This record gives sequence, C-alpha cells and structure tokens, in this order.
Amino acid sequence: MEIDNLNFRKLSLVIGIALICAGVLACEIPGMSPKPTRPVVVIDSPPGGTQVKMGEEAEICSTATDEKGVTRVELWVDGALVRSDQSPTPQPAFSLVQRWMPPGPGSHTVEVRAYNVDGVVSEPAMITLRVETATSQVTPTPAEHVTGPGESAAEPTKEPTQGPAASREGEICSGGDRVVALLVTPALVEGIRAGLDQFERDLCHDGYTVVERRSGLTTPPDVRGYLADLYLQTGQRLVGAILIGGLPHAYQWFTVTYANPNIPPSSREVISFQCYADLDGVFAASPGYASPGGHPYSYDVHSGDMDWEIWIGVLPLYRGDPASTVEALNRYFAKNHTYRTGGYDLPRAFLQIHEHSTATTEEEHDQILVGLRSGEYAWTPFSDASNAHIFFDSPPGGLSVEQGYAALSDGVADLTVVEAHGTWAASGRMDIPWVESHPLRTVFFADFACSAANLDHAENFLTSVLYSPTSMVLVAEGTTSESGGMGTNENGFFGHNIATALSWGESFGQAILGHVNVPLRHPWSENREEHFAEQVILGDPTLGLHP
Ligand SMILES: [Ca+2]
Repeated sequence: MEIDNLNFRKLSLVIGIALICAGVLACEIPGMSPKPTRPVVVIDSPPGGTQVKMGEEAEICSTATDEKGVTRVELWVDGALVRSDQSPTPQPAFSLVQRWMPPGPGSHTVEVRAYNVDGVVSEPAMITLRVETATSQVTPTPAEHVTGPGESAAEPTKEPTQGPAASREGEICSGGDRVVALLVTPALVEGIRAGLDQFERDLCHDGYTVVERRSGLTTPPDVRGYLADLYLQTGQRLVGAILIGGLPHAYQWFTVTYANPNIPPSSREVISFQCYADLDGVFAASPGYASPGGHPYSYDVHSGDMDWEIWIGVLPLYRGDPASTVEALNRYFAKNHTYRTGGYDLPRAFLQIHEHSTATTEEEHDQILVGLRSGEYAWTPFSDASNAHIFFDSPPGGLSVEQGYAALSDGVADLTVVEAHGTWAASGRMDIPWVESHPLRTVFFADFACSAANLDHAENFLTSVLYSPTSMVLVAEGTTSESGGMGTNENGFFGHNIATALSWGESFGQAILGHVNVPLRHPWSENREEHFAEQVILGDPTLGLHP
C-alpha cells in the first residue's frame, strides 16, 4: 500500500499537535486518569487573510482527526455557530467542505471545531477572512438563509424579508423571550397557509417569538443541524419545535437490561425524536453498526450531555395521505384557536382509565383505588382531587373500563390518562375505528400503551386521537415502540412530576423537559433510552391547562 506523502505529512503534523494537546491536558488536570482524547482540527483552505467577495460563498475545507472517531464538525463565524455537520459514522479522520455566505463586508473570524464520540470538543482552528463589496447590486438573501445564523439574531425586529404569504419564511414575530420553531413540509404549506397563519398569530400573542422554516430539511441531520443552529443563534431561547406534516426522523438502537437477572436483555431500533430534543448530545453509529431496519439515519451511540435542550411536538401525516393531512391540520389549527380563546367547555379535571387491574372483592377495589389516587405511581395532585374520575374493571365496586371510555366521550375532564396494552392500531379496548367514530372530549391525552404512536404506520392510533374529526384533543403523548413510559426520577413518578408541573401553570412541553432532565432513579435509570428515545408528543406542547 502506498502512502500519499502529503497526507502522511499532514497526519504527522496532526499527531504532533495531538501529542502537544494531550500534554497540555495532563498539565491542566493533574491526577485525572484515564485522560480523554481530544479531537484535532485543521483548516486546509482557504489560507488566513483571504479576500472573499460579497455575494459569493466562502468554502472552508477542514480535516478533523480523533482516535475514538470524529462525529461532528462545526463552523463558527464571529463567535456564532453557522453550521454543524455530522460524519456519517464516527471516523478517525473526517474531511469536509462547509460553505458560508458572508452577511456583510469587513473582517470575519472563522473557526472550525470538531467533536468526538465522547462529545469532547477540539481546540478551534481559526482564520480571518476579509469580505469586500463586489458591486453595488443588492443580493437578495436566499430563502434558505433567511433564518441563517446571525441574520435574524442580528436584527430581531426585522419583518420577514419575503413578501408573498406563500413564501413566508423566517421570523414571524419577535420580542418574546421564548422562541418556537415551526418546521413545515413544503408541499403542504399552500393548503394550510390560513390555518398556520392563525396558529402563528396565536403563538405570537402568547408571547413567543415564532420562526417558520420550510426549505432544506430533507434528512434528520438537516433538521437537527437547523435546530442546533437556531438554539445557539437565539442565545438558547429556543424552547421547542413543532414538526408539521411528516418531516424526516432518525432512529436509535439500544439494549434494554432488566433488574431481574432471569429476564434476558433485549435490543430494539426505535423512531427517535430525542435526536432533535437533545441538541448537544452525540448521536453516532459505531463502526460495524448496521441499522436492522435498513434506515439510513440510525444511531447506536447516544452520549455526551444527554439532557434535552428543547421539546419536540409533531403534527404528523394523517393516513399517509397529503389531502387528508391538509384537512386534519386545518381542523387542528381551528380547534387550537378555539381552546386558546376560551371556546372549550370542558371542566378542569382528571380522567384516568386503567386497564391493568381488575378488582374481584371490595377490599381489592379499595386498594386499587387508593393506589391510583395517591400511591407512589399516582398522578397527584390531579388524581386525588375531589373531581378526579378514575375507572378500572371492578364488578364489586360498580366500576368498569367501559364507563371510563364513555366518560371520555362525555367530556368529564380536560386531562386524560390511559393505561393499557397497545399496538400501533389500538390502545387497550380502543382502536382506530372506535376513535374515528366516537368523540374524544378532552384536551391532553397521555397514552401509556406500547407503540400507540408508531409513526412508521401511516395510520396509527395516536395520530387518529389527535386528528379524528370529532376529537377535541390538542396534545397526545405516547411512544413509538415497545415501551409505555417515561421512567421514574429523583423527584418521583413521571405522572406525578408532569401533573405537578402542569398544576403550576407550565406548558406540556416544559413539564416534559422538567421530568426528562432530572436523573432517573434505580432501576429506571438502567433503561434511560427506553423511556426517552421512544417518547413522542403529538400536537402543540406550548399549551397548558386553563386555570
Ligand atoms: Ca443535551
């Protein structure tokens, strides 16, 4: 095998730099071992001091190396993140070209930073570029760059730069401390424009800065990179994103181990919206990993800071059909507006339908009811309220699950919890045809049936819960695979944590973040990915309970 001389020299230089860095680290952190490896990145071109013309993209070529594998390379300009590119798999040497459109003339500091599989970042490689005005012609900002790093952040009060409503993209309103991004599938925009405009006005009225984005989000890394950029660009004021109409999603592969040693570990590959919620963690495919489902964006490594920076809401495709989806989205925006403007007539109350327990004696009935109302796994403070409606099968106590589903259709509560076994097509005794033919009169619908939100099925149970023509549901929580829950953390059972946060007036999205970002408690902590990778919130997580 021949060794390319230039590459060999470059590699030697890189190894030399790596050794120097390792020495520096050892001096800085005495006694700490083993020492983490730190990636090294060099800018191959252009040379520092190069002049770039306004209106022309600069191409920054870099090579990053790390013995454990480079996972991501970021381009920063004048202290702001401009773009973030993931390597397809962690690689010992990763070269790429990153493009940047200068926003204005003058001198700009360009930095490249690389991350490895442990989330360790390199020292930045840095050059200065001088940007000169080429002509007096004003170059319109391309649509893809309307919300590009630095632009909207630099002039937050600027009106959207695009005139016609159909091409509206970028910052819709500004000034709110909390930023929400609406990522919209381009093909659906025309059909939902009026409803989406109303939704955006409602979010703006509630004090959010709203950013709409459509173009250029065709792969999971595109979506994640865009959200990560926006998060940094807004000074971490981005609180969440709503994906409208079938945007791409990634997958995660993980192994579940059980506290009971007699149950063997099991592995599975699941749809992961966590990949968009944890923006600074590392999602990577280790060498030799191949997605069992053949998915091009599937990761078996999740490391680094695994907390979620933002919540994700999904307004999914309905029945895999764009025309049905447009109708469903327009119904959704209309009912969302009705709820926000006080048009719902549901009482502030709690409904729980629990299919897992059956009482055969009055004593058992009392035990189960006490457990559901106030036990360790209860949704307190809602479940012990005097107007809480709790149903399970109990002939001696005169209760049944059927009564619970009737209460759901009658509209006895604005927050409903269903605990049952599930599939993509059903949750306990409810299935898609039932949901499509019976009104669901509640606002928040938390479903802990496995797989009820498996969005790989064009029809799935939780999507029908959100969209069926007579449903009043605005937020539906569930999972995409063989897990029902959110774990139990150091503050307690997830139901208790979420109910408490909602009772404080937090939005559903905030309540979820608050639960996820507190360390899980043993034995739940062993299966973190099982709880969070599969989790999905359908609908609009900015909503909270009406007082
Ligand atoms: Ca994180």
